[in-house]
Amino acid sequence: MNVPSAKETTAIPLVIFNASEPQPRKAEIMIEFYELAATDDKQVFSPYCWRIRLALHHKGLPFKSIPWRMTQKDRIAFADTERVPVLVDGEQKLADSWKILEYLDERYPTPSLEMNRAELRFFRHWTEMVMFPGMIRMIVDEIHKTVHEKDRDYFRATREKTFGMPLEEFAANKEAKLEEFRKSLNPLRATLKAVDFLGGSQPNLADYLVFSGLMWARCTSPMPLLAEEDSVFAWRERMLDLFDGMARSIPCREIN
Ligand SMILES: N[C@@H](CCC(=O)N[C@@H](CS)C(=O)NCC(=O)O)C(=O)O
Repeated sequence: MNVPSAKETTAIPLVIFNASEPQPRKAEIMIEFYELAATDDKQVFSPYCWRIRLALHHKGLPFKSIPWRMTQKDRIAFADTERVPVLVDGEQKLADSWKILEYLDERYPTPSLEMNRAELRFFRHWTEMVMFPGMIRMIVDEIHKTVHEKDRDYFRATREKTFGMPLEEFAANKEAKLEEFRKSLNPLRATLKAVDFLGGSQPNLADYLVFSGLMWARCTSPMPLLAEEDSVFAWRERMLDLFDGMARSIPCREIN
């Protein structure tokens, strides 16, 4: 997992396709989606990839999941990137989760992700700049145990270089950090006491962005991040139930 940076990604280059073309019929679509997986191909755990997985389900788009590991840079070099998510849709080869979301919403407008809504940018940046950093300092040692064994040395070396200390040291004092993390969710908690989803009566991209972060922890760490009586926990249950329990069916390490 990369360390979220406070710098917004630069302007999004226009994706080249003819927007006036009609939305293709679902049977004609064959999207290939490269996502980060643990040893078990089905244990997909990247929060950036989860955004895309949820958006594809939101739009009811069929896709082929291609499990990828961090040390397989050559397999995604065709998309001019070293990171996932990568999405291939016919001639289109796309990297970067936000660009992929924008592409999907332009190419397959119905149902919309409403990418033009400014507050979604807030949720993107809040997850990347507040939520992910609050989580990684509790779970990075467990992520190390979760990644495919051929990724373990790479993961340790790159993350220890970033954090400037051993993973176990970076992830120490989990209990104190957990309390702080739970407090950081207060605005989310207060909101979810009043509504079923951040999108209102139905989930929208704001829900997917936040939930993707929680799936990262759920899939990689045994530590329960949320207390069962928490309104955020109840919302997460509703999210786990979406799309016929798609997220619930993903192998996870969380013990509840
Ligand atoms: N800004 C990128 C971040 C993608 C990213 O950091 N992906 C991680 C997985 S969560 C990755 O591929 N890491 C590979 C590595 O660290 O070498 C996006 O939004 O797609």
